[in-house]
Amino acid sequence: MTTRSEALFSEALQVIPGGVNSPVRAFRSVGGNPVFIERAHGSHILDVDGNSYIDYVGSWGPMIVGHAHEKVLEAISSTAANGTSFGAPTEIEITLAQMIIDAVPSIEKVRMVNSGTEATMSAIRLARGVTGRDKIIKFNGCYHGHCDSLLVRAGSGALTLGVPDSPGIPEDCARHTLIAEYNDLDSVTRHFSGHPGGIAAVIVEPVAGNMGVIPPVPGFLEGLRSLTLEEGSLLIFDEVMSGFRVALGGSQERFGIEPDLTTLGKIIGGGLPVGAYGGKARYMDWIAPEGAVYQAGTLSGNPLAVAAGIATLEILMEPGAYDRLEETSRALETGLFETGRRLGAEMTFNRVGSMFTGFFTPGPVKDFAGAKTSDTALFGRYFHAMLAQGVYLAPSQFEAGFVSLAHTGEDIAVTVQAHERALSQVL
Ligand code: KE4
Repeated sequence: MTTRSEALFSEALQVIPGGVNSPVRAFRSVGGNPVFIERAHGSHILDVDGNSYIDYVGSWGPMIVGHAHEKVLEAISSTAANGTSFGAPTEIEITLAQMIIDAVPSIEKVRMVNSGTEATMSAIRLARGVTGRDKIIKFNGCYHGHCDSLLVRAGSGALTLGVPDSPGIPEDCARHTLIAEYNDLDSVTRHFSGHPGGIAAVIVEPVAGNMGVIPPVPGFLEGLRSLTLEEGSLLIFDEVMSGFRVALGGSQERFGIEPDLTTLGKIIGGGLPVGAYGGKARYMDWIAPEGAVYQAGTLSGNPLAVAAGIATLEILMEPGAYDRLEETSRALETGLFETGRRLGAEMTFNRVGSMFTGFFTPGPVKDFAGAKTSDTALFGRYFHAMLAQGVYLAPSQFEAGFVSLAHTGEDIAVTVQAHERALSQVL
């Protein structure tokens, strides 16, 4: 029963485009109308009709320690008691910067911003400023937020909405963005051959999460690293999703590859609006006011998001945190995979740490084309069958699911049982 959600959605449609403040929330690719959330705690969310769900969206990644964690709430409320924003430097911004620098191998200096989009937009500008070059390479199916240079054949919402790029982006801008294929180094080499000395940067999700989860094949990230070094281009790891997710130091720790610039978001704000970009000091010192590459933000490094981020990272830095995430995530994958195989479901599971996607395709899924072979209509029916049983998955085949420290063995067992019933209904 979702009576109140239905009523609220009708109201929302009158005043907000599509009734939502971000497209993927509208359930467009799975059909039906979104449920409105009233509150959340730990691994569960509660909708306005009183329905409880085990949550695998986690606000699209930030809620890795679970919803409404007491330490995060305490950090926010005690900080807010002293004021919410000053537009002036504060001590805790140094604390968070140092935590990020200590955790992420390639970062020597970091600038806080207010979203992942701002982080990637700024990193691209920095790379263009440092190299004096205009062109960038991104990958089909990867999503880096909605700045003009990067909303070109994006993944995530744009992929879900079937709009590979967007009206409103000048051709003069889009033409500087070259599209390569994920896990295909030859497609990158061809762009470098076609634009010698013209490519400022390669930006990549080192673990793709916006066409569903797709891990880098062995040699892919290493190849990007050596190609960009040879060509004098910067390598940007967009770790907005994978940062502090697949390891404390993100993909670059997990796979041992150091980019020139890294973008972050989501987890480092503990659920409040945040983004960051960082890298070697020789690059970051090009950023105003130290250098000439301009970037600014009224609420950048605001006390509440910084306090929530510090509290979240402190929990993640506790011994065994990532071992527990891996253990829970592996149990989920095993349960879902074995149940699917027993019922004859043609599914492919991709997982890196506590981010995962179950694709409704025999697979393997190693790139955008592979992801697109998924049966999205079947996924839509499966999504709703799971929702009806109290399991809240990402409302799109082309998104990642997330396990948190708050997910329990009981949650996994309930999810696997729901998975079995859902498959029995939809296959
Ligand atoms: P934001 O501007 O949404 O904070 O971050 C953009 C972004 C950048 N880079 C990566 C790798 C990302 O995954 C994202 C945003 N992720 C999506 C989920 N696939 C956000 C959800 C949404 O758009 O509502």
